[in-house]
This record gives sequence, structure tokens and C-alpha cells, in this order.
Amino acid sequence: APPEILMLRPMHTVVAEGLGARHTLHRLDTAADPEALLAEVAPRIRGLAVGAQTPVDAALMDRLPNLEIIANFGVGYDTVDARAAAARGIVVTNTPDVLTDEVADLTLGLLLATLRRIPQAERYLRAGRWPEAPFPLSPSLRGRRIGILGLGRIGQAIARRLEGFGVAIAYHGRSRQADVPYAYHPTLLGLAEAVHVLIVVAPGGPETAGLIDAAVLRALGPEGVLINVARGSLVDEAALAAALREGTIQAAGLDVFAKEPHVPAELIGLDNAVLLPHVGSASHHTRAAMGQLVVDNLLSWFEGRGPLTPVAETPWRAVAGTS
Ligand code: 8YV
Repeated sequence: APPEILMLRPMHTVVAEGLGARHTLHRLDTAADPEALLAEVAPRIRGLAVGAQTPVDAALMDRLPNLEIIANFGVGYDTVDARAAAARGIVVTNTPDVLTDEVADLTLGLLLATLRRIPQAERYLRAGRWPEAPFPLSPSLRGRRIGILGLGRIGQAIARRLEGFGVAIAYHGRSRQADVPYAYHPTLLGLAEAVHVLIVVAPGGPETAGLIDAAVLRALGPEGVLINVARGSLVDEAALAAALREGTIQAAGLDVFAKEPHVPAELIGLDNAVLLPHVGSASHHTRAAMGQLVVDNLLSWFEGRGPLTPVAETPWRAVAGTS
């Protein structure tokens, strides 16, 4: 019998189309009675296709005794308890690489929008205010030092783009990286003190929760700008709103929030914040590529060729011809 796969919530059409052909796909999102469907199919489910909206915790894994693989749509997989999966011998995959350039592009767009106040300028024009007076002068990227928290695949793609803008680049992460020409700071506080812009692109989850706190924002200083394209959980949002309101930092550009899709009203009320609805990877091109990688991980697994992009917590031996 074809392997049975469960989808909890709506996902990109590429996922359902790609899986439907060779697998039996059960969809809780379109089921009349999701709980009844889950109870019926749970013992037969061997694969799970998930997006960031649904946490996959140990309790769910325990309801699926024959689960072999969890394929996550997204490079970040903080909503999947990967350690619990590892303990049960379940492989977790994510979607690295295919979204790197897209997210890096968006980050540069958000950085420039925040500094040069592009959305505010556009609102000014649409409000008919241009004839009254020119739009007020904005802060600038010129002469700034940029700090990157998390110099992984996406962080490095952002840094490569920033090189073209002629700005100094520094970074902080768990360890210094060989072969990168950027200044390493062993502490986040040290990095925040040394730069004017802090770009957050580190993984979410308990280990990084609340890293950007009041002390880091104070260190960033009155000309400081915070850009977050990672996870809202890394930032103390109340401290950030206070820092923006009181001029502790100059501005912030945020693509992610702690309780998406809820955005604190306090942030929405601030003119020095540029706020986006988590669109870092959200182009037709890149979302299709991410969906295809979810499908390809599952196809590869059920053809006995191993996962294509397993996460660090559930490593897999390299399979000849696939790496
Ligand atoms: C996801 C993301 O598409 O990849 C990630 O980590 O945040 C986005 O690209 C988003 O989580 C939707 O599931």
C-alpha cells in the first residue's frame, strides 16, 4: 500500500499535488470532522507535512506510533520539537537553501525601507501632503556599521549583499566562523555596542528567546536600528516598543512577531517602525520551491533514499548520489 501522509493545515498547492500521486494524503484542514479523521488514520500515518502554523509536539508524535518523518515547510522549525522526534527515531526535514536569496533580498528591502522611511514617504504622497511641503529628511545607510546576529546561510547572503552597499559588517553567533571577512564579536552586547544596525537572522526556539532585550537595545543606541527577519520570539517586544517610543533606538523593521498574526497595537502606533506580515520567503517562485522540497524529502524517504535536508537534531548518513 502507498505510504499514508498527514497534512494538518492548508499548505502550498505544490505539496498536495506532489504527494497525492504516489501517496495517500489525509488532510485535517479539509476534513468535516478532523478529530475523527485523526483517530481513524493515526495508526497508519508514516509521514507528516507541516507548516509553521501548527506546533508538532511530543503529544502529537505519540498519537502517531508509526510516524517516520516530519517534513517542515520553512527553514525555521522551532514549532517542531526536533529533540522529541530524535528520541523517537523520527526524521525532521526543513527547506534550507531554496529560500536563502529571497529572504536576503527582502531583508535588504526592509533595511532600506526602515532607514529611508520608504513606506512613510509613500503614505505621505498618497495622503496628498507633498504639495504642502517636501517629505522630511530621513536617516541613512551611509557610514553605518551593520551587525548580523546569526551568520548562517541567510546571514551570509545578507552580508554578501551588504558588501555591495559599501558598509562595514560585523557578526555574533555561537562561534567565530572561518573564511568570513567580517568582524566577530563574542557577545551580542558587544556587537550591539559596536554597530548602528542589528539584523536578526538567528533560529527561534527556547535557546534564543528574548535575546534582544532592553540592554541590547540601549547598547544599540539612539541612532540604532533593529531589523528582524528571523522569529519574533528573539525580541522582547514590550522593551522594543518602549525603546522606539522613547528614542532609545531610532527605528525598527520587523517581518516577524512573537504571536503571529497578532501584532502589538503599540508597535502599529509607532511611526518609526516598518512592519511586514512575515513575507520574507513569500514569493510565488520561492514558496513553490519550498513546497517542492517538502515533497522531494518525503518522496526520497519513502523510496528508501533517505531525507534530502534533515535538520541537525536528526542527522542522516549521506546517501550516495544525493548529496
Ligand atoms: C515560512 C519561514 O515560509 O522558512 C521559514 O523559517 O519563516 C518562512 O519562510 C513560514 O514559516 C511559513 O510556514
